[in-house]
Amino acid sequence: MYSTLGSTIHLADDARASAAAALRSLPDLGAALPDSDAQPYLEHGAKVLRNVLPVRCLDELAAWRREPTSWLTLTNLPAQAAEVPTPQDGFCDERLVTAPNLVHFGLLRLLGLDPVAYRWENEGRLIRNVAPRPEAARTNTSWGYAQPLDWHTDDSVLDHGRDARSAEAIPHYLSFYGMRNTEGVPTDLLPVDAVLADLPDRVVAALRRSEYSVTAPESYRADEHGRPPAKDAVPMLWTLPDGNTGLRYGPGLITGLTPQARSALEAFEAVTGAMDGLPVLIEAGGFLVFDNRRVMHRRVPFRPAAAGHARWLRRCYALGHAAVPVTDAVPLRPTP
Ligand SMILES: O=C(O)CCC(=O)C(=O)O
Ligand SMILES: [Fe+2]
Repeated sequence: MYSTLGSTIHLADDARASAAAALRSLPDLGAALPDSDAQPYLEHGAKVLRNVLPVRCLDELAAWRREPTSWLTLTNLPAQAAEVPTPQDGFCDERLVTAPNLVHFGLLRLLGLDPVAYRWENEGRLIRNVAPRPEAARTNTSWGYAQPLDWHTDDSVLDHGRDARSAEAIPHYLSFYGMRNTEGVPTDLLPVDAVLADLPDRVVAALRRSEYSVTAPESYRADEHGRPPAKDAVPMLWTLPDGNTGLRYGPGLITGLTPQARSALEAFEAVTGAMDGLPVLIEAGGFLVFDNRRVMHRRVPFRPAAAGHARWLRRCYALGHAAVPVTDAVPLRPTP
């Protein structure tokens, strides 16, 4: 139903094979790992993809960069030549996943997106391994699996304004590269515009008022002052620089500060709770990028495959150039 709002690019088998060969024959990246220095991954990855991807595919990526749709998927991208088991504690040796990193960061560069990490979560690392972690099974985090992750946008506690500092701005985009997904668990997407179309104008107007407080998600840790961030008196909806409507929302994390705000939030939750969205299956060699302000996402609970073989997506947050002040350096390294 919403599939026209996004686009899909499928890489032919011969293009995939040439890309894989080109990635294997790259010069050694030395000691660089995405978190110590993402630059070589962005540059080499983009260079390889520019050399091997069919022109039509590069044109589509360039078109998306000029005018991003709400989401974009690619399938049949090269994988790591050797089998790497799914991490069970949320982290893996990044030296074992050079090819996925080159593809992932290379695509971000081609799409004009800058990777970003936040100091409060994932140990400040750029890549989050979205993979089941038994001790986190029942948490509302991307390491959980026994509970549903209901409709949400990520990092809704961060700043939404157009002059937000990049290290503290709501991530504009979520990007995923699939390592494996034998359980066939999709990432469901729901465009904010579809939700707004089902809400009365007065509710939409109330959601735009700065009458909400927001607390941090379960994945956040305290900062150097000993507390996770929180926001007071912010809107749930606002207008993005391109004129689209942006949303911040996480179940249980938002509170209306006035009776009107509380009733608008209730109406919003009743409508979204009944909506289905579009399931996107990120499989091995798949890539998905979507606008975290224009699209909500969710994941159903699932039973992970055997240890080492369970669903494994690699997620990286990203900021679009247009909305980041040019003078504001985008941190490629986690803030200490
Ligand atoms: O597991 C998924 O498909 C999505 C998890 C999620 O909400 C996230 O990574 O932000
Ligand atoms: Fe999420």
